[in-house]
Amino acid sequence: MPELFIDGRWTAAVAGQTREIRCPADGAFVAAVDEAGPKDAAAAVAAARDAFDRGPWPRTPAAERARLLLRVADLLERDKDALARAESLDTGKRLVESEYDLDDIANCFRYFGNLIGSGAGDRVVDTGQPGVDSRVVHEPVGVCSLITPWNYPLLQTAWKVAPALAAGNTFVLKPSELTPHTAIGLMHLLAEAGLPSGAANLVLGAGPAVGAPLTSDERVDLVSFTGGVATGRHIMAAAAPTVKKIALELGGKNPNIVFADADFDTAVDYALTAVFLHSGQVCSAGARLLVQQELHDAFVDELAARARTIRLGGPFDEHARTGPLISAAHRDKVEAYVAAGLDEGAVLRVGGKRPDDPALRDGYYYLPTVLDDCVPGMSVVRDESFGPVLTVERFRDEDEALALANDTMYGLAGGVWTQDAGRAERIASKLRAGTVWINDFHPYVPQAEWGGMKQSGIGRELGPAGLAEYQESKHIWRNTSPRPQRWFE
Ligand code: TXE
Repeated sequence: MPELFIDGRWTAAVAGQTREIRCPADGAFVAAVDEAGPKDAAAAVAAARDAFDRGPWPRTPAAERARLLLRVADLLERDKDALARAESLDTGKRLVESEYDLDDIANCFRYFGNLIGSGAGDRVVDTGQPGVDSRVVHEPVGVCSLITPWNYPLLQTAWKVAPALAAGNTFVLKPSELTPHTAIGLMHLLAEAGLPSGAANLVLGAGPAVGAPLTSDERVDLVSFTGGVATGRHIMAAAAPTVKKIALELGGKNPNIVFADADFDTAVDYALTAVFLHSGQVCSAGARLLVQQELHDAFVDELAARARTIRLGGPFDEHARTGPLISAAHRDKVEAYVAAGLDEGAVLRVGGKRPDDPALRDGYYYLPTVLDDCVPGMSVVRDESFGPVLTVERFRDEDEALALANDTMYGLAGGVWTQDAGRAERIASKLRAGTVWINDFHPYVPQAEWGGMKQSGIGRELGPAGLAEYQESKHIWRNTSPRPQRWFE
């Protein structure tokens, strides 16, 4: 069966090309999928445009849109095992982590279904003028291009597709060329749930050939993108000539601040998951550890000792605790950052190389790595390496901790560990980041907004603001008893 989904039909790429998908854990062949080009992208946009301008979805009552989203959530749960398996084969991620993601994905559809079903947002405005009926209503933005990356493929897709559909938009989805399978699965479920033809379209393929046209086509009203900051800048520029609405989530270089009064065992434990979860391929990874001077030696000794024991393995290895990087090219990039850090004076405490285990030879593994004695300005501290690489910096007091934490072009997330509630609140209010965790790291819920300050992006996903990204507000003013104004008399 062909894998592009355009105007309600499964179709092959016009140029007849395919791409091989291989599992990053061992290089095993997963499948060959259709590789779209600009013509397929244009056809998908045309279908989405027509479905928006003439099709039923944007005119479907909110209660019915809500019902469809809730139905999709049920179908995701029904197919959880198959989808989790597909996600793990594409990404190399542990199966259990893909299963957690699937739960979150179903919850995301449920959250936006319930939100739109509640009629949230529309409001009557008191103008203070008799005889005027004034209200603000919400309408869909139009045709949305949704472009997603490879680290949490279906989760990041759900954060866009669920609110886009809830608001009544039509869309073209382009997942990462490395991880297409769960996007294909989702299209099947949307069709099964009864979404009208053309409302959801899927093109698969490379960023420049298929993603780029989706960001410049004048028939597209909104682009929502999650990925790297360099691509985000291209997308902003491509969207500018036609002044599209844009929402960008561009990753982070997130500080994890540990004060000497933190609970030692808990803070060490979370510092490990903050950075090494999914081998660091997490936009909110706590990749910059800032430790108070007096705690530094004991903390980093313990951290390095525990990092050394983290077991790597493929999706179905029950003993593994984290998996491979997504590709050989990505591992090369991570290695280059570690080499640059060592050149610039960082001290290697653990890792810093590929594993010796011959069983892991065919996957893109890299050992959990701790670089101590780091300072601001090192490229490994400044840039998002997006791998299992922790940099450690020391601070003396609260002011220095904050200065280091905010010394980044990014502003996605950050964590602080302390038993001093006042200090925790002061840090939370001064950290320039979209999410702050106090004595925790990583959790999120669909009810709360997610997104970045500074160059981590524009706009928010999840929460009421995550729905608002996909809506236009319209003020309707009705004068119920118009009379001549005689302004010019
Ligand atoms: O991302 P890209 P890459 C960061 C991370 C990583 C770096 C590069 O630091 O090392 O980005 O990763 C599509 N027009 N993040 O190269 O290129 C592409 O096909 C339109 C952080 O994999 O940003 C894919 O679907 N689309 C991040 C998507 O953009 C284009 C998650 C993301 O790929 C395009 C992933 C173009 N010109 C990487 N070029 C996070 N925020 O979580 C590419 N694409």
